[in-house]
Amino acid sequence: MVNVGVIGAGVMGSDHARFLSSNVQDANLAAITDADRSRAEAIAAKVPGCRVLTDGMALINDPKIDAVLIVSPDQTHYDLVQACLAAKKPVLCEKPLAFTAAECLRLCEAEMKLGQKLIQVGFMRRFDPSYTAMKAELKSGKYGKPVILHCVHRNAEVPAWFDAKMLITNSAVHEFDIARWLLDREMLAISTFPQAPANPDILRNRRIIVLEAEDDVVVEIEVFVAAKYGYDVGGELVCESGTLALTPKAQVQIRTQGQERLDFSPDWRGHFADAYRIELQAWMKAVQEKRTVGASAWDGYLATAIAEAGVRAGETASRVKIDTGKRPAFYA
Ligand code: ISE
Repeated sequence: MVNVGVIGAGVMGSDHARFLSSNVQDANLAAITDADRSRAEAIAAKVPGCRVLTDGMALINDPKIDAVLIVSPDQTHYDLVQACLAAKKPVLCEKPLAFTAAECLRLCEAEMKLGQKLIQVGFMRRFDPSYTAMKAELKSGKYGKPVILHCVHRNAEVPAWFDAKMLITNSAVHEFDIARWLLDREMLAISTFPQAPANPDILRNRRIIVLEAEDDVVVEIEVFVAAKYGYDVGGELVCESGTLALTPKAQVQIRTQGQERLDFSPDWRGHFADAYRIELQAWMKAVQEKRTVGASAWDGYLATAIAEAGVRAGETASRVKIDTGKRPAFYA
């Protein structure tokens, strides 16, 4: 059994805690903490033996905790991941790894200095059965090389505090990571549209993003976070001799009164429930085998670097080159 401590008991934190305590083998939800103690207590009350600790640092340094899951607000990630490295504990940190690319790079440097890979970034789509099937088909070589990737990312709605920058750093960032992972190519430049909207307010809820990748592969992303009808993620990979597309992932398909209907999940938690569960299971196995799986700290750095370039592209209405850096041998 791996004794896992969860930092953050918000909506995502409670989902992870539920998975860990019921659906993931070899995991023991041993402790939880949250800035709002009552939220952590509510979760711990349902899990025998789960302790409520005062804060993230206390949890990381608790000798009875073997591995740490960070699901707290984005701006807390950097310090908490650094503390996990200092305590030499495996950590699965929800995206983003840190708020800025510079901070992500410092975490990579700290991990390299330690000489041991401990960081996994929570890009759960890498474990989603549809994306993994798509990648397996691509790798079979039967359809030739990838040429264009179309992505659709729609949220039913977003909170009032969700701004134009978050559209890229919080939502589109998943597409940046999945594009790198699917295509096995780095993204070299980014542009966002519309570049000079008549009403700047629309940038809060919609954007077309174009990424230019290695080997002239183009990635085109629609992000629309006021789709109303539900949460919807699409992807179609055009290859030299065929296309690979994700099928619509509805909760249920209904035929009635001469019509067929797909019922969509209201948000990503339903849509990617399998991906989260499989991700946590893979993490547990990796922790037991003292290795990492999924997105590395370097992948977390590049996702944030692309997002930063995307924000700049939006602000300057221009095509911005992405500094992909040189992948250290440690992350090969
Ligand atoms: C949210 O924070 C997520 O991480 C979801 O996966 C993403 O689809 C959504 O757009 C974000 O707001």
